[in-house]
Amino acid sequence: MRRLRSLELSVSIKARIVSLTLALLFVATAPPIANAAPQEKEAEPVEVKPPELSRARVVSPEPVCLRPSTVVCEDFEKPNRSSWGDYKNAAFYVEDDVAFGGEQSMRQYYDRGQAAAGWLAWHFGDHPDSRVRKGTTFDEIYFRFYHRFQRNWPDQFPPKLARVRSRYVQGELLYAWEEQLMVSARMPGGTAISLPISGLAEPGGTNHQGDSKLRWLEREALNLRFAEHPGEWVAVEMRVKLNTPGQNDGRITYWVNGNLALDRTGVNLRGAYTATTINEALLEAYWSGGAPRNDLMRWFDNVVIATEPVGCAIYTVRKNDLKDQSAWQVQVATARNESAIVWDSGNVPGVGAQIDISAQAGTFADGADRCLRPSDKYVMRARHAVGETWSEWSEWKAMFK
Ligand SMILES: [Ca+2]
Repeated sequence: MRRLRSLELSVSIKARIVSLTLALLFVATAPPIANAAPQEKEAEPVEVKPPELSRARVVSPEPVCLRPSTVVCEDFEKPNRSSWGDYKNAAFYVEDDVAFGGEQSMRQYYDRGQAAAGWLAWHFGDHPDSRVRKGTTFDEIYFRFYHRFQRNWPDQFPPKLARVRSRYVQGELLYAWEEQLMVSARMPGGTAISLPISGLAEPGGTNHQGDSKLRWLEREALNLRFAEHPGEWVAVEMRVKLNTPGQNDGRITYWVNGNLALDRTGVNLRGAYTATTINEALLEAYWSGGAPRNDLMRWFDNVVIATEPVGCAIYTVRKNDLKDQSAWQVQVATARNESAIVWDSGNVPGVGAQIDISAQAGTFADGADRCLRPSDKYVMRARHAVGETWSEWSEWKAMFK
């Protein structure tokens, strides 16, 4: 019986082997039907069309708004104005005709001869009317905003732009606020801004209203070159650092479009005064002497008040999705010279289709302006890949409308 079973087993195994061999032979010799087409297609070179890029848009809300060091972040897109301390709306409104980020900004409208105009102040820290971080003291503040004059602006400028102040209550009258110190950015005309900087401790003359309490530091010229940028948004950042009480170690620094414009060290801004610290930042639009004609407009947008440097707003660009994408790359160049690459993402692996034009997401060329701004000065292009096969670069395209 055992021999018989062994024989049966042997026959069974041999039959299976024959059957398997025949099956393999059939597969090997059978005419390819279902799998033929894809195998032949894969052998062809893959054609990858160049990407299509969107226009650049400001990342909103700005990433800096989420940092703990940011005290106020205002893009004028939200109805919540709880952080606004003092607002004079004399033709100074939130409008939706022109915006740096989002859809809305603050617009000042001037008629011929108009001097009085609007202002908007944020009250924080130890301000008598503090709206943000009430009671906190701020010895150093960074105040960054974007500003734009309309395209056909005349060769005259309203002198007022922005201030950083320390205010306190005089006596028991809440609204009799006094200035302990004031750092101001102004445009006396043409292309320059000078700095009337005042502080109680600094010996000097009286202020422009004859007030001998506020003594003026020496003015300092600062060329913001606004006259060269009508119709462009310009990033202005002010840093005010109070001196250690009794020492001359305060500091005032201005940046324009991310480039250092003024750095004044060794400043005595408050003497030994410590009752209040920096507690107000103000956008202002007063036009001493009056506007030269009707229908003049200026705008402010993307305001950030912080205890650390704010820097430039970041732009993002998108491209169309690509099936089976393995990598992609974006470059920004100057429009007048496309070989002058300003920023390069490098090879970005994966299936992404959106990227920030930032130092974190790519590399700025040495000496390149890191504050890209809406103008016709920049162009961009992109390419993407499937496997190892890259598309051609897209045509150079303007970044902004
Ligand atoms: Ca806005």
